[in-house]
Amino acid sequence: MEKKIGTTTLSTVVSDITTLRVDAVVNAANSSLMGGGGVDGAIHRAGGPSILQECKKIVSEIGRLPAGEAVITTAGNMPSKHVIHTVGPVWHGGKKDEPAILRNAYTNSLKQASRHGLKTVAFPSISTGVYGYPVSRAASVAVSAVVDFVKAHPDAFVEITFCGFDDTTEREYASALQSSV
Ligand code: AR6
Repeated sequence: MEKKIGTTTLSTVVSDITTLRVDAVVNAANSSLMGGGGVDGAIHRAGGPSILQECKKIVSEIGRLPAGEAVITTAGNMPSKHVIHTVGPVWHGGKKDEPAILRNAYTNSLKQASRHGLKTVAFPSISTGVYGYPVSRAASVAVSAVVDFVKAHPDAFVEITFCGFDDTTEREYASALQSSV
C-alpha cells in the first residue's frame, strides 16, 4: 500500500525491519536502552554490539529514555544507516495517556530523523507486541502522527514505511493509511 503526500511516499510492507535498506529504522525499545525481545532484540542481533555501546553512552549522558522520546545511533552491520530508538507506551486499557505517548514516539522519531537529514525511515508497529497496544488503535495513532508531521514538513522525507512483521499487522496500517486524509 502506498500513498503520496506532496513529495513524500507513505508505504506499508511486510518484512523483517532489520533487512531494510533505509536511512533509519526505528526501534521499539524500552527505557533502559539495553536491548530486549521482539524487534529490539532483532535489531541488536542484526546490527551487532556497536549499537549497545552507543546506547550505553547515551544512557550515561541522559539516563533512562522516557516513553515517547527518541534517540539515534548508527546501525552497525544492518543495511540501514541509523537506528532511532524510541519507547512506546505499555497498554493499560487506554486511560493512561497511551495514545498521546504513542503519538510522541512517532513524532519525536521523525524529529530525530529530520534533524539528521535522513530521508527514508521505516517504523515497526511500536507497542503492539510485548507492550500489548491493540494493533488497529495503534495503527490509527501512528498514521495520524506521521501524516501530520509530513504535512507540516513537506520537504523533510522521501519515504516513510510502516513495516509489519506479519500480514495482519501490515493490513491494519494499510487500512489506517487508506482512510487518512
Ligand atoms: N521486524 C519487524 N517487526 C518486528 C520484528 C522484526 N524483526 N520483530 C518483531 N516485530 P515488540 P513493543 C514486531 O514486542 O510492543 C522489547 O522487549 C512484532 O511482531 O518488539 O513496543 C523491548 O525491549 C510487533 O508487531 O515491541 C521492550 O521491552 C512489533 O514488532 C518491549 O519489547 C512490536 O513488538 C517493547 O514492546
